[in-house]
Amino acid sequence: MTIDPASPIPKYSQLREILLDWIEESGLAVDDAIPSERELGARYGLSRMTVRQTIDHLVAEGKLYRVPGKGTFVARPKIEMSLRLASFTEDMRARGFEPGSRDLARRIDPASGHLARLLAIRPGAPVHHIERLRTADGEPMAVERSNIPLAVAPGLADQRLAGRSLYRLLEEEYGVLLDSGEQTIEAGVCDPADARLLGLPAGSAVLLLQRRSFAAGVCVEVAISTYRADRYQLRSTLDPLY
Ligand code: 16G
Repeated sequence: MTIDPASPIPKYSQLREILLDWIEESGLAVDDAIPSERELGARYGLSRMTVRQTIDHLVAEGKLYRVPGKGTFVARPKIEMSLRLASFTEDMRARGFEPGSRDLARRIDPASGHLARLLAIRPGAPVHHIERLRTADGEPMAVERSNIPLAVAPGLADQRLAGRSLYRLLEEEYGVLLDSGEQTIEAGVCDPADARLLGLPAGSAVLLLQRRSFAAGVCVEVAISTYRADRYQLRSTLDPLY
């Protein structure tokens, strides 16, 4: 493919399509280098500025990444976020990653009015607050903050959680089998503390998730999670509107 100077499509967009096609067809693998901006400019008769604009877009989309002084490389495809009531552990295992988890904080807090409403408990009732850094093959993926009423899992504070599945533990120790949930997902900017934990530059884009999970109609968990937007994307099937 070549750049068509007569096309109404801006040249940087034409180059984007050419590069994406070329990456797919040339069999370039993740972490392989793409030609330098100078080479691409010469190959397609484009200014360095236009080539840079295209590469900037592809980097922002997460298709390429740059290493200063080394070049530009093919990025890993993003993980498709599960839209099912899956535990992190199950979800990662199903994708062939080794799930991991590091405890960041564990407390029993009195429920604020807001949290009490979400959990459908009385304000001030004790709630386990569990903050964990979730990893896949050792790489930080998300910070998860789970809130579980004490009444649901009384001895949970004494249970070791590192490297274990919270959902599995709820099932095995407390007979709590999650059977439904609801979730919101929105774009956000990572706060500095979470950015450090996730190994992201300050101010990076993230996906903010709020999940309520239920067992037999009772709300068992309100989880507020920060997922890396450079590693996750959403995919859903679309049904007709009517
Ligand atoms: C998921 C849930 C989280 C839950 C965790 C349990 C989201 C946003 N979060 O990651 O609410 O606490 O699974 O995972 O989906 P675990 O059983 O591996 O500990």
